[in-house]
Amino acid sequence: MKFIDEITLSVKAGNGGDGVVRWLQQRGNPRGGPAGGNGGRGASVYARAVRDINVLSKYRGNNSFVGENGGAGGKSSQHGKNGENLYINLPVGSIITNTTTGESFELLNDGQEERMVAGGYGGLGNEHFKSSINVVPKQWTPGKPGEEADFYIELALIADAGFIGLPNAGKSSLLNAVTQAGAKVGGYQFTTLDPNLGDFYGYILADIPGIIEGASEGKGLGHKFLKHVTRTRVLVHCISFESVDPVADYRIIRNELISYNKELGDKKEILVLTKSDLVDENKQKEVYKRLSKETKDNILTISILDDSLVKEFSDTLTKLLKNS
Ligand SMILES: Nc1nc2c(ncn2[C@@H]2O[C@H](COP(=O)(O)OP(=O)(O)OP(=O)(O)O)[C@@H](O)[C@H]2O)c(=O)[nH]1
Ligand SMILES: [Mg+2]
Repeated sequence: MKFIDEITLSVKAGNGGDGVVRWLQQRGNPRGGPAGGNGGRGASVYARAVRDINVLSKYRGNNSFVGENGGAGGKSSQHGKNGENLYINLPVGSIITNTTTGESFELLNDGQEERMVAGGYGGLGNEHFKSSINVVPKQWTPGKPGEEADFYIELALIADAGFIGLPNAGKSSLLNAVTQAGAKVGGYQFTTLDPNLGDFYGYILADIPGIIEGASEGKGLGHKFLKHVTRTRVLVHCISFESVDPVADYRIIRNELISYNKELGDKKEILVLTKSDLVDENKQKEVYKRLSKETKDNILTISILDDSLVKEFSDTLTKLLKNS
């Protein structure tokens, strides 16, 4: 499941500082020798990967970045101050293309840093030109300009976890309980027609339309999206306690997954029994026991009305995403 976003940033690195002409100040000898320092290096600008899919929206109104210039050289051979490098936070999954050179790179890992434009080198002070044949050098050179370019950033996200299950199982409600997705929820089948995406501590969760028996052969809506969950790392399989036969529900979905693509059957899965507030404890225990015989995966009980159960789900999902 892909979620595309794009933006263009204009980026300029800092210019190098100029070299200067200075002389050693000695009593009685105002021109004691060349002592003009070199200019400092201009700041380079880097892209830094962060787990935050919303960070691009912050650059909508302000898409221009300029690195600090290097300082000019000083007297007494002092080197100019280097500009402090600038880091632009961009989401993991960004593909970054320099529109001038056509070069592109991708941010794959949290914390990864890549240089976008290099800062200019500082110029040379007159001391640099001192030699036996040039004892009173008046030469100096200006700092080099920092590189400058426009970058086209495209974010192509692949969901980390996919919520699957029969229609009305409570998938969208669960997504809403752990993210700000604000997905539409309804007490009827096929409330969800297009996938909903949620940002879960930087991981992308995707809630897809309900899957029904025969989905792998093209029935219902979920089949269109089975294709996309093949690329997620974790499946969150939702089964409602309201169901007459939760074990049958479980088998229907597992069957559809495996018929569609065998690899889907091997994915890490959390089995979530939803709407536990609607049944008593005995029923919960009975369903849990029967399902434990079907799977070795985690089985959790959830009610979106119970904060501690939502937290338990959230912790389990985080652990699974971190370790896969
Ligand atoms: N009592 C109770 N009702 C719930 C709970 N979770 C979901 N529901 C209700 O179950 C119904 C279906 O919820 P949805 O989240 O829309 O289910 P879905 O699986 O996304 O459904 P589709 O998009 O149609 O596949 C809604 O009326 C929800 O309010 C729960 O924990 N407790
Ligand atoms: Mg839904």
